[in-house]
Amino acid sequence: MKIIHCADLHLDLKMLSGLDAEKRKIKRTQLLQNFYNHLDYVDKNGVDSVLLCGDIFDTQEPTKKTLSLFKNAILNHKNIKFFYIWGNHDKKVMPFSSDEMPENFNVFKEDFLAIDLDENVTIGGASLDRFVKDNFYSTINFDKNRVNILMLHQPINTSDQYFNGVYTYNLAGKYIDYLALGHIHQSLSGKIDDRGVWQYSGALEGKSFNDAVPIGSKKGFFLLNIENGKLDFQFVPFSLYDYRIVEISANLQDDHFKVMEKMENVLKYLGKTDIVRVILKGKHKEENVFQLDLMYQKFNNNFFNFEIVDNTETEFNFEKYSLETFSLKGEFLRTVRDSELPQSEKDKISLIGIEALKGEDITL
Ligand SMILES: [Mn+2]
Repeated sequence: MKIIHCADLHLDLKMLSGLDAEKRKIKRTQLLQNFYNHLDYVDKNGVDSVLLCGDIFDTQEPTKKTLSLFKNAILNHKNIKFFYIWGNHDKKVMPFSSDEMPENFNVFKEDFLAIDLDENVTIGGASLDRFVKDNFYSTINFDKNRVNILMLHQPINTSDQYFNGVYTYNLAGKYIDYLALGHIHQSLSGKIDDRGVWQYSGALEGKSFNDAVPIGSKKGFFLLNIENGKLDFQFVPFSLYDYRIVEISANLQDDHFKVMEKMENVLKYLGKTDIVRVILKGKHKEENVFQLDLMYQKFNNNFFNFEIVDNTETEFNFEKYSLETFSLKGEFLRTVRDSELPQSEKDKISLIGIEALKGEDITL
C-alpha cells in the first residue's frame, strides 16, 4: 500500500513579499498547480491514500474559487482516500459541509480518531488547538498489531507562537509507527521510541525565503510504502519554484568585476523557476565600488525573481583623510574620530560625509 504524506500547501497564500503583483498571481496559481501535479503523481504511481497534514489553505476564509477547485480535485479522485486535518492557518476550515462530505474524504477534528484501512494499516489523527489537552495522549488507542500512522499539525518537543507542542515522551509506547506532521516547512525527523518515527514532510512549495533550499534540492512530500506489515518511506522532491539564498563573500581585493564573476559561478546553476536572493558579504576597499544596479540588470532576466542585498562593509582609510590638515574632509573626520560614537557608526558617518564632501551621490 502506498500513502503520500504532505502538508502546508498554503493555497491562497497571502504573504508574498518581494514579488510584484503579476508574479504574486503566478505564484498563487502555481501552488494550486502543484497540488494538481501531485494528484497526477498519485494516479500514475498507484497511491492509495493522501494525508493532508494541515495548513492546506493559508487562511480561514479561502476564496470560493480555490475551495471549488480543491473540492473538484477530491471528487475527481474517488478511488483515492484523503485524510484531512487543519492547521493554525486554516483552523476549522471544512472544505465540504457535513451533508456533501464525499466518502473518500476523511476529516479528523479536535478529538483523536482512528480509521482502519486494508493491509492492517490504521490512520489516526486530530486537529489540535493552541493548547494540547492533558488527556489527549490517553485517547490515542492504536492496536499494537497494526501499522499505525498518526497525523498532527504541531511543533514537536517545543512550543511556538502558534501552538503548544506535542512531546515524544507522551507519544512513546502508543504503538505509533509513523507520525506524519505538518507545520514546520522543512523535512525534519526524529524518533518517538524504539518503534516509531516522527517526520515533517515540509511544505510542498516554498512560501518565502524562510523556506529557501540549497541549490540542487527541492521541497516536496513523503511517499510511504507498506508491505507485509513493514513501513518504508522516502522523500520525493516536487516543488515547481524554489527560493534560493546565495551568499557571495567579497574579499578586500575584489572589485566589481571579481564579485560579478563570483556571482556568475553560482548563479549559472539556477534558472527561471528560482526565486533568488543574493547576499553580498565581506569587506571591500573604498575605491572598489560595487554597482548593484549593473549586477541586477545582468542577472535579473535569468530567474523568476531576483534581488541583491548588499551587506558588505567598506574598509575606510580613515588615516589618509584625517592627515589632510587644511581640508574640510580632514576637519570633519577628526571631529567624528574624537566623538563618543561606536566604531561602526564612526565608519558609516565618515563614509557618508566624505561622499557628500566630494559632491557624489550618497549611497547607503
Ligand atoms: Mn502551520
